[in-house]
Amino acid sequence: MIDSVLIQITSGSGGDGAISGRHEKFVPRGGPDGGDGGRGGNVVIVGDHNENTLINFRYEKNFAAGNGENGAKAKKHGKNGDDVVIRVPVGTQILNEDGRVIADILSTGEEYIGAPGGRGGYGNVKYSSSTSQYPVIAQAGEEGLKKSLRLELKLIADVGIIGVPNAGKSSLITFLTAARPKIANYPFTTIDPVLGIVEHRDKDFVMVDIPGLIEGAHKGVGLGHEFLRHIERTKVLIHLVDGTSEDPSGDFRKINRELEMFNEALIGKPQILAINKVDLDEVRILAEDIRDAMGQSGWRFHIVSAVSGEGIGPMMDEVVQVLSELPNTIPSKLSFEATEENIAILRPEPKRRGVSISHENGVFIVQAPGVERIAQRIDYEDWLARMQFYKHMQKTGVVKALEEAGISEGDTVRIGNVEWEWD
Ligand SMILES: Nc1nc2c(ncn2[C@@H]2O[C@H](COP(=O)(O)OP(=O)(O)OP(=O)(O)O)[C@@H](O)[C@H]2O)c(=O)[nH]1
Ligand SMILES: [Mg+2]
Repeated sequence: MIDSVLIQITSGSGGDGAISGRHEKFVPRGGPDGGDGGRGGNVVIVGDHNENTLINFRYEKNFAAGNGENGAKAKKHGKNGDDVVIRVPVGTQILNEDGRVIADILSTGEEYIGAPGGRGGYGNVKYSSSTSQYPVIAQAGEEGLKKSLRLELKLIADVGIIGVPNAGKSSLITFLTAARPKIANYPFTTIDPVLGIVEHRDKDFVMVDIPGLIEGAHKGVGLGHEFLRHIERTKVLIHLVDGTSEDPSGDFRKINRELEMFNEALIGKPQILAINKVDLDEVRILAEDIRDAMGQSGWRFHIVSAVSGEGIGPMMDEVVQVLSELPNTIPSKLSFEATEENIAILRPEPKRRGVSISHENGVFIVQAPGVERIAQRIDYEDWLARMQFYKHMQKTGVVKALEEAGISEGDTVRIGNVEWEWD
């Protein structure tokens, strides 16, 4: 089961604003006419119930949205870049590079913008004003973002079937649903969780057959982590005990210990305990004793056969009953406790805004994203352009910030990738 993958995404860069038009006065139909650049495409991740695994991402890991086109003369707006849409199964969590969950796709159509496209730059038309009717400045497009994201699938199902290998989990889901996992008389037959829809007494719900768990699963033994992850997002567990096992009650306790050690919340889930294979006499004569050996009262207890169907009806009645008593929400957030820290990271990352000045080796470095994008496009040979740029820096507070930082004539200023002497 491929249920954790790393992908690289890149959103599109915005197109540059155009510098166009006549700048002489008294020219008929003259004036600035450079259009804005188009927006870069977004990388969008969207839930789709037709997807069941993340296997496609094993082969395709890089996703890049289209760049916005540059603006052009005659006020022509550049075309926006194409979005790229990544379809993922419902139940996919999106993690950032340091392993924090940043989004949780819980339904079909639910979208998360993994990387927003860069804004298009303004064309020179936008910089005309009463004092500057012939602007020769414009803005470069904002660059796209590049990042790595981890996708992790945590299936969402109402009921999970757990138990040791060979207990009969796949036989049970086969009996109850249209799912047809492989069934065989050896452990670890099932290696991928299998989903099926159960219809019982006018109710339908999703059931998942989780591959066999063994001692050490919480430490990852036998792919334990992968399987335990899926249990997090179920509401009710059917804990199937192999009646032919040498130590059924020991198996039962072992599995519960693994659940608890992986995530304490798992052991708090309602469990319906079922001793399986009662169609065999060796199990039938022992069933009550096995139940007594389990000790703990309070567990709902059934004796069933996944092959003959004996006892399955009453067990499913109980499942429906327990489900109806639970709130109708997906227990999706169990895996990350709602601490202040976690809540903070679920907020979208802020865009860099405002002006800041730093001082390094005698150079004044201006950080002001919007203004940097104009600096990038200035023709520094053109006195008019420099003049207009200076005015723009005045309006946007850059000049004031530089003065407050103690700049004086002859000092060097750097903004984006350009440097000049302050005068
Ligand atoms: N007699 C009898 N045999 C059963 C019953 N349920 C399952 N079996 C048999 O037990 C063996 C294991 O069944 P599976 O359904 O593959 O068990 P599982 O729990 O899915 O096993 P893993 O996928 O390996 O974890 C198969 O040979 C089944 O035919 C039952 O109720 N009665
Ligand atoms: Mg199986």
